[in-house]
Amino acid sequence: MKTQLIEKILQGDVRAAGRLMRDIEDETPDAIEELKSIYPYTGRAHIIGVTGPPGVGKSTLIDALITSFRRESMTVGVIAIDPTSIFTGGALLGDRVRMQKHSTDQGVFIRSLAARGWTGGLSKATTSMIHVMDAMNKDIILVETVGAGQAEIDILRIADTTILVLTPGMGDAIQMMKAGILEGADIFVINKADKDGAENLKMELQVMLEVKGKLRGEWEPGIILAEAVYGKGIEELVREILRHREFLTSSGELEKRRRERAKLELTTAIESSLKSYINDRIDNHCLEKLLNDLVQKKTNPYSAALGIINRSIKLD
Ligand SMILES: Nc1nc2c(ncn2[C@@H]2O[C@H](COP(=O)(O)OP(=O)(O)OP(=O)(O)O)[C@@H](O)[C@H]2O)c(=O)[nH]1
Ligand SMILES: [Mg+2]
Repeated sequence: MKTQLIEKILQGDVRAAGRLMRDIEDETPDAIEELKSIYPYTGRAHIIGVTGPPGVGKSTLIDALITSFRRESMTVGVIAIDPTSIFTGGALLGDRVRMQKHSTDQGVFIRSLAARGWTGGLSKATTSMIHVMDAMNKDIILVETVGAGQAEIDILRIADTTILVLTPGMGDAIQMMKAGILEGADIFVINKADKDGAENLKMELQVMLEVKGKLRGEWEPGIILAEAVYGKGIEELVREILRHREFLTSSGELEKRRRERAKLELTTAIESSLKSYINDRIDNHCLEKLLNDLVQKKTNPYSAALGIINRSIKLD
């Protein structure tokens, strides 16, 4: 059943979408019901992941991309995921200020998501946020993640097109990056090309991609030099994004990626449903006894867990 809130979200209402996003962040039971209702209206937007080490200019690049997409009359959603705010508390504000010139544009919707404390992992929360923006009928959804740790690998599974942003002088850093992101990225941007060493980095990347066979595969990732802060290289990047989108559709790769994503969402949903199902049925008395047995080594956590699961299922 479509509630009033869902109707409003489908019409692109910013306040309604904001409310659902808050419910998602707070992981309220309502959020699940509402996500169920909007699911049929998702799957239309092109999802672009923008990742890379801290400070390379991801937000500045996204800001410039918004301007370009809007010029083509495309509507844009932005989700800035911010693991660094745990330490600084200020990065979110920085992004907001940077993208503020779009804040009065009805065709642009920007939201930040703090990456801390998510029981279902980053991908679950991000995917839910993407669904909301998708249902709002945004043509393009840009997701900014700082390329550090697991989040940068997760983005590959969430996005249709992943852009890895680097800056000159990063040759050594590349050697240390997780192999997955270099292999998985669809487009490389060398931002801050106004600084020395951009061409060098481009050559290093080319060699690396050749070694990995990426330049002989079906999709050859472009390497684009950009100066986001001066708007340089942005048109080329937009063309490359659209070229990738065309490739995804014509090669059948889009279908494949979306199936993989559906699988990821399904397994995540199974895990969290099972977890709350079991938690709801755990008998405290029984739990105390099991804990005693564990401490006294009369049983082990693996057998005890299976016992709890079996007992919960038999109860129904
Ligand atoms: N010289 C130069 N500076 C740039 C360029 N693009 C962005 N910057 C500057 O780099 C700094 C960081 O830019 P951001 O867009 O915040 O970078 P970010 O990757 O989003 O940073 P985090 O979200 O903190 O990881 C800012 O001071 C920008 O003005 C560029 O092309 N050339
Ligand atoms: Mg940023």
